[in-house]
Amino acid sequence: MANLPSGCRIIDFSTRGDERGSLVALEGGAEVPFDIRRVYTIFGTREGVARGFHAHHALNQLAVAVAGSCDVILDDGQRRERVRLERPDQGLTLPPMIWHEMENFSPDCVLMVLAEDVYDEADYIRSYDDFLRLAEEAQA
Ligand code: T46
Repeated sequence: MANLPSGCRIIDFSTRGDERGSLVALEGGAEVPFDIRRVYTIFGTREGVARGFHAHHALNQLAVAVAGSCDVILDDGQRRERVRLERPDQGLTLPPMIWHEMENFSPDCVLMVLAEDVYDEADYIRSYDDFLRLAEEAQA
């Protein structure tokens, strides 16, 4: 796995399997490193579509491809890394101040995102120039 930008990491979840199949349980404060206040899913993404193109000021999130696959590009203002999500037993943390883009969605991709807080448009940084300026200020 590539050396991910600061604060981003892949978490491997335990799978409880038996002769019936597999089960993954995600609890806030345990497998998920924050309390969960919101869950949303991205699915039915059209071919060639890319999403995201923002960072969050304060929000912590965890993304899991519960079906299919997609790529997530992570950018901390200095480095960009691409991560492929393709396993329901693996999550990618999306901490604050990481510019992220999602692309290469398979037609069957269901990307589930667990979020630490409710939806708040004011927490989004949707201009890459603003993001770079804020990231630079935070590192100064
Ligand atoms: C993120 C990446 C991984 C809501 O009303 N409530 C919600 O909880 C969310 C997530 C979105 N929305 C509305 C806002 C927009 O009108 O749904 C519409 C699509 O959202 P957006 O264009 O922000 O979707 P993405 O895929 O670019 O980004 C989403 C999340 O918004 C974002 O927080 O980190 O997935």
